[in-house]
Amino acid sequence: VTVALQQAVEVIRKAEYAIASTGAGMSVESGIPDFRGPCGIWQKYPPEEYATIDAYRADPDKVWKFWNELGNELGDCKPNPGHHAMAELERLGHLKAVITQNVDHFHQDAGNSMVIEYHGSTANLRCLGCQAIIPFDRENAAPTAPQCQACGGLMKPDVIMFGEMIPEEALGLSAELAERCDLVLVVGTSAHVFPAAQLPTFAKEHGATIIECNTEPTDFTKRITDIFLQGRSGEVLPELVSRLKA
Ligand code: CNA
Repeated sequence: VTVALQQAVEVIRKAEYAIASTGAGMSVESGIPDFRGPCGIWQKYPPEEYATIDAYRADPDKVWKFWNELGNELGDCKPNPGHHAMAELERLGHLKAVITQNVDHFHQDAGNSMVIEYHGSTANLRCLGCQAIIPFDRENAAPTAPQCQACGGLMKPDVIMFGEMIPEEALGLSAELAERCDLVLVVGTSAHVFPAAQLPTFAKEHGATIIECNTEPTDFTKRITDIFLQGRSGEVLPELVSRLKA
């Protein structure tokens, strides 16, 4: 890892337009379980029952309760040293944007200014009728799925469930960034969820170098990764930043 870290430092120094693509692994050290790991949320709450738009429409109150509880758990957690290192990379001028699959808002909380939330955010609610997006007032959250004040439609957490489209703006902007960048820092994602998993491959096809940080090898590692930093993002990223500053 030490050699790989030093290589990564050199590549980051030379890069002119670096972006990051992050997933649930980034927030595991904040106390939020990932979805597919051994203690992942899906082990307990099968996605077909709790994370598809059809499941939400079929039994909104049941699925609302799950997301509400997840949201409350998120509310007790905060960004970890990995998120702070990511913000530091931006401040140092080494990172232009973060494209995240996470819905926890931690990259923004840590100080990154350009964050694309590919899968939406638990910070907002969206109306399935008129598509209005409003901030979610967690303190006063209803125990059952709320209705839109404007049109009476069913509201849902503004996270992208299976069966829903990725927001067009996030899709377009991410594709643009992936095409333009010369380096992608891929952190804590299993490379299983599409279309998010296509971004690093797309960037690679357009000439970008791929640095990957994960506790385990993924589908990316052999296929597109140039430098693999095996370890926890909350340890590896701060180490990377301190070497960059040295
Ligand atoms: P995933 O499929 O759960 O994969 C997580 C990846 O992170 C795995 O490859 C792990 O090996 C790796 N990992 C675990 N711990 C660490 C660590 N400390 N450091 C580095 N890597 C680690 O998650 P993806 O993001 O790939 O899947 C996409 C889903 C999960 C998205 O829709 C997310 O919205 C969703 N999700 C988000 C959160 C969150 O917002 N914090 C939490 C759980 C799931």
